[in-house]
Formats: sequence, structure tokens, C-alpha cells
Amino acid sequence: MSRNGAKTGEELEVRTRREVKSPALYRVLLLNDDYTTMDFVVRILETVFHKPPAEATQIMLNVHKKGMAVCGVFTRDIAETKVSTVHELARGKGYPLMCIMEKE
Ligand code: TYC
Repeated sequence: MSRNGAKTGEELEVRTRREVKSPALYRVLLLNDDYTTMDFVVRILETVFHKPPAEATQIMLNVHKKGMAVCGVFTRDIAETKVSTVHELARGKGYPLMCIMEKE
């Protein structure tokens, strides 16, 4: 602190760097299974992840062939809500579809 009580340039710089730290990001992934229909997964990608139809179909096929695929990257609260929404919609239809999140 300087004599007049104001912060020095160095003190201001430290605070500024802490304030602009960006939030942690999480990948949300869909996992393949043998029971959930392809149409249902495409609908999830369109409605929950706001993917256009062609991209939703491509992501669904990647999950089907490779076992999993990323649907989007979000801050923690939003990623948690996406995972819960997918599970609620899937369980409501009796599908075992699994959705997980992992830190980027
Ligand atoms: N494998 C499923 C089927 O053949 C389709 C599917 C795709 C299931 C993606 C889940 O996350 C998934 N009906």
C-alpha cells in the first residue's frame, strides 16, 4: 500500500489476474448401449445439446461405432444439468442411456 492508502500497481495487478480466471470446463459425453434407440439419441442431441439434425445424427453414429462421443463442453453447473436431463428423459422412456462428464 502507498502512503496515501491507494494500492500500488503490483497489488492491483495481482487482484486483476485473480478476478479474470475463467471457470473450469467439463466435457459431456454420451455412452453407447444396446437398447436405446438411435432416434431417441438423435432427439436428445437436438433438444438437450441444441445440435442441428445432421450433426446430431453424426454424433449418435460416432457413439454407436466408437462407444462414446463428446456432445459439448460446459461449465460445471450446466454440464451437471445436461447429464441429469439426459438421464431423466431416458429413464422416463425406460432406456439405459448413460451420460457422463469429465474435466477438460
Ligand atoms: N447402439 C444403439 C442401437 O444400436 C444406439 C445408440 C447410440 C445408443 C448412441 C446409445 O449413446 C447411444 N440402438
